[in-house]
Amino acid sequence: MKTLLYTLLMLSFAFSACKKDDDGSVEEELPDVTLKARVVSSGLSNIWEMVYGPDQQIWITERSGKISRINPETGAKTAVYTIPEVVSNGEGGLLGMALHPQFSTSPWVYVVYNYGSPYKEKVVRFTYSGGTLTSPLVILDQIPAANIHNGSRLMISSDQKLFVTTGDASVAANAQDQNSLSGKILRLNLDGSIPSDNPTAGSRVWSFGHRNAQGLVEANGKLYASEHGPNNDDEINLIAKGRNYGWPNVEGYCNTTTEQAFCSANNVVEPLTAWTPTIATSGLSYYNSDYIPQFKNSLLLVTLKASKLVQLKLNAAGDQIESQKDFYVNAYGRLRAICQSPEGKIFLGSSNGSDDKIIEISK
Ligand SMILES: [Ca+2]
Ligand SMILES: [Ca+2]
Repeated sequence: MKTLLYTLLMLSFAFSACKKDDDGSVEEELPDVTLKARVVSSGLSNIWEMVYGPDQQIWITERSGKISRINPETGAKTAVYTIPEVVSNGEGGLLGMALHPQFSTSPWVYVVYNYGSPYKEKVVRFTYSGGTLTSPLVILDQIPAANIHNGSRLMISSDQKLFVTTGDASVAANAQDQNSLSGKILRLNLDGSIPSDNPTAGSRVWSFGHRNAQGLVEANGKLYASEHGPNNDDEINLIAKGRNYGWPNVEGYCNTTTEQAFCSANNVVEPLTAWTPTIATSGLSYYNSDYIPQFKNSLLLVTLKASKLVQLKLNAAGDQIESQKDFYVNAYGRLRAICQSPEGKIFLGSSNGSDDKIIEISK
C-alpha cells in the first residue's frame, strides 16, 4: 500500500512537470533560473534603439543622432555614424533602427529620424561599408513630426516588409485620417514602394487609430505593438491588417457609451491589455528561448515612466495575456529599448538623458 501511494505520488510529480502539446508530444518544463543583471555600458545619452547584430555587436541609436556598435561582453563602443541632419526637439530625434535580415549580402541599415524646420520625420536606408554608413536612400519622407508623439519603431517582418510606427504628432484627429501618415502602423517594401497586398491599394497604411506606438514585434505569426496612452490607457495591441485601433475616439477598451457607439460603427480593435495609471510603454520584444525558461512565450516590455521591465506571459495561441510580472523597478530609470542575443540573453537600454546604460540580463 505504501509502495502504491509512493508510486502515485511520483507519477503526479512527473505529470505536473510536463505539459502536453497540441500534437500530443510531451514537453518537459524547464525549471526557473535566477536572473543576473550587469551594466555592460554606461555614459550614453537617450538610447532609443538596440539591435543585436549578425556581427554579435549591439547596434544602438542615441536620440541626438549617433549610431554605435557596443561589444556585449566588454562594453567597448565603436562609433559608426552621426547623422548630421537629425534635429532632436523634445521627444524627437534619431529614433528606430532595423538591419536587413540578410545583412552580409545586403548591408542595409534602416533608420527613422526627425529633421528640418518645419519639423518632419523620414525613413532612410544607409549602406554599412568600411565601418561607417554611406549612400543614404530616402525610403519615406514628409511624415508629420512635432515635439511630442513621433513614434517610431522600425521592424522588418519575416515576409521582408518594413513596418514603421508613427505617432499622431500632436494632431490627434490625423490618426483616423487614412490619408495622413500620422498615428499609423505603415507597411512598405524594403525599397520603400507600396506592397500590392496592403489593405488599401496604393496606401502604406497597415493599421490606424494609433496615438504613439513605440514598440513593435512579430511572433507566433502575429504582430504586437505597445502604444502610449494619454493620462490613462497605455496599450498592448495585436495588430491586424487594415484595422482601426480607436485613437482619439477610443482610449483603451470600448467601455464608455460614446466609445461603444464608435467601436461598433468602426469595428475598433480593443487592446490585449491597458494600464491606468499609465506606465509609458516603449520597447517590446518576444521571448521564447530555453535560456530563461520562465520567460518562454512572453512579450517583454520596457517602460519609461514606471521604469521597469514587464513580462507579459501569453497564452498558447498568442492572442491573450495570461499574467504580468515586474522586474528591475526603478533600478535603472526610464527604459526605452530592448533586444536579445541568439543565446537568449536580454539587453535593456535606458533613456534618462545622461549616463544612460545598457544592462545585460543573464542567468
Ligand atoms: Ca487603442
Ligand atoms: Ca475606454
